[in-house]
Amino acid sequence: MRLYYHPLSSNSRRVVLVVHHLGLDVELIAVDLAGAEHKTADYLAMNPNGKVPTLVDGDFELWESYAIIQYLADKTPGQDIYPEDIAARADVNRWLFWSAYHFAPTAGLLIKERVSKRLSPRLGPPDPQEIARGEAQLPPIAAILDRHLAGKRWIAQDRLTLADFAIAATLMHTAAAQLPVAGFANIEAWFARVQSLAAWAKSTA
Ligand SMILES: N[C@@H](CCC(=O)N[C@@H](CS)C(=O)NCC(=O)O)C(=O)O
Repeated sequence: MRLYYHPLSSNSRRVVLVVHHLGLDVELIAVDLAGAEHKTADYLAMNPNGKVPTLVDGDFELWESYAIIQYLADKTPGQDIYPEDIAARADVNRWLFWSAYHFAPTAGLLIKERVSKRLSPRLGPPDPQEIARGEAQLPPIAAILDRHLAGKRWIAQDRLTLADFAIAATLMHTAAAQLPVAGFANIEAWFARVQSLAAWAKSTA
C-alpha cells in the first residue's frame, strides 16, 4: 500500500498513527503541498478533492482520512482498535463523526490561519476574523470532550481505539496553532497518554 500524505497535515497524521500502531507495511509518499503537487492532474485523478491523505491499495484509491483508518483496521487481522461488536463500533464511529464534523473543522480554522498559511504563502495572510471565530468556537466543543473524558483513560470503550488516534491527530498543532485547549485537564491528561504511545513518536515529523 502507498499513502500520499504530508508530515504536517493532521488529516494525514490520523492515518500515519494508525499505520504505525497496526505495524502495517505502507509506503509513505510526501506530497509537496507548498508546491501545489496535490493540485496536479495526476494527483487529482487519484483524489479529486486535491487534498491529502490518499491511500492506494492495488487498484483501490481511497481518500478521506476517517474512511482510510477504518479500512486499514478492517484489513488487519487481530487488530485491537476498531471493535467488531456493532454497539462498540458505533461508539467509536460516533467520535469519528464528531471529530470530522465538529472538532477538526473548528480547530482547523486556527490551524489554517496560523500553520497552513505560514507553510503555504500562496494561501495569503492570516485573517483575524477567522482567528477570532476559531478562538470563540473551539472551547465549547473541546469542553464536550473534556467532560466526556472525566475519569476515563481513553475516549471509547475503555480502551485505545481509532477515536483516540483520530482526535489526537488534530491536536498535533496545539502549540503552533495556539489551540485554546489549555485548562481542559482531562483532555491534557488523555493527550499526554496518546503522546506516550510508540505510534505517536514514530509518526512525529
Ligand atoms: N476530510 C479530509 C480533509 C483533508 C484535508 O483537508 N487535508 C489538508 C491537509 S490537513 C489538505 O490537503 N490541504 C491542502 C489544500 O486544501 O490545498 C480528510 O479527512 O482526509
